[in-house]
Amino acid sequence: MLRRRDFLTSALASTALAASPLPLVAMKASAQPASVPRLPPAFLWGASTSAYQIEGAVTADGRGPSIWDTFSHTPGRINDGTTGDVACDHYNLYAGDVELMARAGLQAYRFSIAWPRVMPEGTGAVNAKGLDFYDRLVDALLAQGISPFACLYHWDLPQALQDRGGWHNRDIAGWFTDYAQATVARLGDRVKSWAMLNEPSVHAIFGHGFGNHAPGLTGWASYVKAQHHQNLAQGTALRALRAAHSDLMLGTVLSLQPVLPATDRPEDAAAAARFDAAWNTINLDPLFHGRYPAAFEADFAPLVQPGDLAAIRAPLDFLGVNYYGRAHVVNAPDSFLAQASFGPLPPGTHTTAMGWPIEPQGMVEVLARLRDHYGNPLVFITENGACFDDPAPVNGVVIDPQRVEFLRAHLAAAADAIGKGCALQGYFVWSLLDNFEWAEGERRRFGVVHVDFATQKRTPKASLGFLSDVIRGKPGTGIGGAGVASMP
Ligand code: GCO
Repeated sequence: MLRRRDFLTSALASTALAASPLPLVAMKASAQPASVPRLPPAFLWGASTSAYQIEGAVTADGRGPSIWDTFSHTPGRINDGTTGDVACDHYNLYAGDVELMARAGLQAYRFSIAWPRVMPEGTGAVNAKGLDFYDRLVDALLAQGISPFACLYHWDLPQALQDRGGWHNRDIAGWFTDYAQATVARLGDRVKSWAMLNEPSVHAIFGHGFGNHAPGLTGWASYVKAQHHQNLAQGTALRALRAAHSDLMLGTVLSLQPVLPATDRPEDAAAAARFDAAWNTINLDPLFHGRYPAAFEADFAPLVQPGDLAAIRAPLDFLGVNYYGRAHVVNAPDSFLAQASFGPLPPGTHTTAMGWPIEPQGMVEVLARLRDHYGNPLVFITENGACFDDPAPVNGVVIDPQRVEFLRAHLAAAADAIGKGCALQGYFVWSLLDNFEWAEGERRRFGVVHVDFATQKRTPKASLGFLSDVIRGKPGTGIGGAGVASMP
C-alpha cells in the first residue's frame, strides 16, 4: 500500500465504444496468463467505484460540499494538484458506463451514494434532485440486468457536518442513520444490497490520524474517536434499516490485510500485533464479538456508553472485504498508529505502481481468518485490483498484461479460499474506471477501463476483456481466451 507506506516513510465518452466489437489485439494480451480454476456458477461478478472518485458535478442539482472538496482544494494536499470536481464526470456519463459494464457481462455494480447530494447540509431536508441521480443510475443498471450494490458512505462527509465535529461528534450516529433511512426510503424498492461504510479503519487512520486524507486530522485520540463513532453509526443505521425493511441485504465493507513483522526482531513482532489491532480487529472485534481489541480497550473506554457495543454488533447479512496485499510492519516509536509502521517487503516481492506488494495468497489468509475466528460470514470481495503505469490507448484498447496477471492470480486465490470452505460469494474489481485516487489524484490508474480525463473518452483495457471471459466462462484458455474481442 504505497499511498499508505509512502506517507509513513516518506464529451466523447463512452459513445465511442458504442457499436464496434473490440480489437483482436486485446485478445492476445488476455490470452497470455495461465488458466484459473473455475469459480462456482452462482459466483457474483462486479465492478466497484465510489462517488467522489468518479462523479464530478460537485455543484450540480444542489449537492453540498464534502470534506473531500475542501481537502482537494487545499493547496499541497493532492500530489498531482487535481480535484474531484470533474473526475470521470460519471454524474453525466453514467449511462455509457453502465452500457460498458453490460457489454462486459458484469452482473453487479458497487457504487457509493454521496451524502452531500442527498442532504447538502448533512442533516435535515432531503435534496430530491440529488437522489434523482441515483434513481436514474439504478434504473439504468436494472434495465441491463446489473444488480446495484450501494454503499452509504465512502469518505465524502458533508462539510457542514465536519464543521459540527464530523466523526468526532457522537451525534453522527444519528445523523448517519437519518441519511441512511432517507436514502433507502427512496431507492430500497430496487436496491436490495446496502453496505453502511467503506473501510472505517482506513478513513480513521489516514483522514483522522495521519491527516493525509480528508478531513486532515491527526493523532491517536482523533483516530480513536473517528473509529468508535463510525462503528457506532454503522451498527445504529444497520439496525434501523433492518427494523424498517425486511427484504434488504445489509452489511458493511472493511479493508483487511494480514499483518506480518517485516523482520524477525521481537519488537517488530509486537508492532505487527498492535498494527493488526489498529487496522483489522478494531472493526472486526466490535462487529462480530462486541468488544474492542484488548490492547486498546482503555483508550476506547471513555467513549463507549452502555449499549454501544451491543448496537455495533448488529448481525450482518454480508461482509464486504477490500483486499490489496499484506502489511509488513516494523516497530516505529514515533508513529501515531500504535507505534507501528510499514517496513520493507520480503526480498523478491513484486509490487504494483503504488509500490504495494502483490500477494494473492494474503486474500486466502484474510478469508480463512474470517472463517476461523469470525463465524465464516458471507463475504464479497468488494475491492481488489491494481494500479499500473498503463500504456496509452492504441486502436481502441489499452494493453495491461500486468493487471490481467494480477486479476488472474487473485481469482485463483478466491477459488482456493472457496475450496477451503470460506463463504466467498462474489468479486468486485477495483475499479471500473481510472479515477481520482484520493491524495494521489488522477495520476494513479486502477481502472479496467481507461479514462482520458481531458476528453472523458473511455477505452477498455485488456483486463476488462479478461474479466469478461472469466464471467462468461469461455472455454479454451480457462478464462483468458477471446478477451475483449468477444464483448458483444
Ligand atoms: C481504498 C478505497 C478506494 C481506493 C482503492 C485504491 O481502499 O482506499 O476503498 O477508494 O481508491 O482502495 O487505493
